[in-house]
Amino acid sequence: KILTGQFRIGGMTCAACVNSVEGILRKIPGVKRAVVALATSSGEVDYDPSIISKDDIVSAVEDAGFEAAFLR
Ligand code: 9UX
Repeated sequence: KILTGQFRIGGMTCAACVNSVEGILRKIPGVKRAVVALATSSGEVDYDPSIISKDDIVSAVEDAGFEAAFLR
């Protein structure tokens, strides 16, 4: 089963950041789809919770120097 999660993301200041964060997310095993929006400082991922948790997704993004927090 695939879940969709929305998150806020901080620390993105240019379009290259968006590509960077999307690249990070798409490389995480268990993440099936990732889109990030600079204008709204937000993003969305489809992920398999049997492979990856929200906490692990947040950790991967924060390891790259950004801040991330799922909405719920
Ligand atoms: Mo843009 Mo983002 O120059 O980490 S790539 S600020």
